[in-house]
Amino acid sequence: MAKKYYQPEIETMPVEQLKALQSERLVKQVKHVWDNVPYYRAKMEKKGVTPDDIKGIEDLHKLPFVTKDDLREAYPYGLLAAPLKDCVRIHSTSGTTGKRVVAFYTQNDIDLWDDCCARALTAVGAGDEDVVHVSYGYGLFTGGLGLHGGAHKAGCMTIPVSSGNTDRQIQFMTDLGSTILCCTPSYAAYLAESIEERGVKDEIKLKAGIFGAEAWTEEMRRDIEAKLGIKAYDIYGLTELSGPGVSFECEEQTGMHINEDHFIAEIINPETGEVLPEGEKGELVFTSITKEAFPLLRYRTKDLCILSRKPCSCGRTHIKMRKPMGRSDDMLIIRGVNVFPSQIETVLLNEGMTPNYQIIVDRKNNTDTFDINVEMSQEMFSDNLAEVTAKEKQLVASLKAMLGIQAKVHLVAPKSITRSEGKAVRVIDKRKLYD
Ligand code: DLL
Repeated sequence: MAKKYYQPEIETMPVEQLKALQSERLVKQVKHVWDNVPYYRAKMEKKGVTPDDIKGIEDLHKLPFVTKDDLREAYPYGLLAAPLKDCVRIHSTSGTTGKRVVAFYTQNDIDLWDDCCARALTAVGAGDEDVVHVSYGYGLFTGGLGLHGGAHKAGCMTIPVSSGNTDRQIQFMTDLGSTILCCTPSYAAYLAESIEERGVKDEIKLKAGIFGAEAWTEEMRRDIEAKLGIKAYDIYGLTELSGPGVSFECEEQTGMHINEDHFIAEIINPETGEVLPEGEKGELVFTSITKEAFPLLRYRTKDLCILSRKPCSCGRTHIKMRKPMGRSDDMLIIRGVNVFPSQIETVLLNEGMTPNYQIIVDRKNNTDTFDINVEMSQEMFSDNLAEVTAKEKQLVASLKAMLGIQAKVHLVAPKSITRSEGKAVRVIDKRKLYD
């Protein structure tokens, strides 16, 4: 009998009981932070809050927010809540938007993180008969080692192939019969394209993929599912909170269950900090409640999202978050209009284009310029020029209808846009050079 790693006693716990568990853990986590992290204690004192004020989740709003700036200010050891001798690992963000953030883990932190990732794998059907192909990068990035630990815990055969070397990826996939693929959605799209080109689709045994670490649309999901012949599931997380597995999708594919026995989620108005009711869109804020080395209270993620506690057909009771539509700092303001790259992806894929595109924003004569390079498929590339020009016009019109502003669309030759092996670089905003 195939074995699966599933924790129904936690994952389907009645909501009232779950909230009582969160309250109990929150009280302990706040005390842990107060006792061990002077930086936090100072922040709480400044807001006039002590651990005695936090009796349960109803008091969460009394705590101050923590932001990435706090993490940078306290770099590297300022938020460490456990003795260094008890820590066994660090991970770190890429630091593309400033100084790196380093997160610390005790062995217990790693065990709980592995649990979260094992739950994610189990939710997509993984068990001890599966071969999990981990193409997320290993190293400081959390994707590789996170899913790796989860796959071990779920009893799966794990291929720690890491990112890059697409030929080798496909070779292992066919030779070893990988059944579950873990990587970024943009790399999954690239792998799908490469498998098609090599004509080896029939030799691939994949049945599911766990894709995350960057925003991706429902259209992208459908594209990957069709090209690889699999079910594509979303997974979310961030280094500061452990890594992947903060939330994950079940077979319903309608949002990601947050591992609420480890994290409390709130949605706030990003401008005022006011907590918004369930169902409203705003910034996701997380509080860890079981961490030893690097606990975070009310951490502002900048990810824009909606929460829903609508009952799920899978039986899990943990609250779901919608696909984040991007980070508030991913949002482009072009000629005064708010534009999310995910909106552009939706239009392009609905129009039958490839998922290979790049957005270039610049400023000329004090006006923003807005160009989108989109790769043609091989068939389209062989079409006559008139057809290509007509398609460009059609894309400009559809984008205008979605965004409210005019973009210049350039259909470019197949393979002319660099593929990504990790998180895709979709936007080049040259205006930043002048600011
Ligand atoms: O990206 C952790 C991860 C690895 C998640 C593998 C899923 C799979 P960071 O590099 O710290 O950690 O980046 C965290 O990536 O705040 C979001 O903006 C974005 N992100 C992560 N997952 C998703 C997702 C990892 N499923 C930041 N959808 C987060 C949209 C995501 N955005």
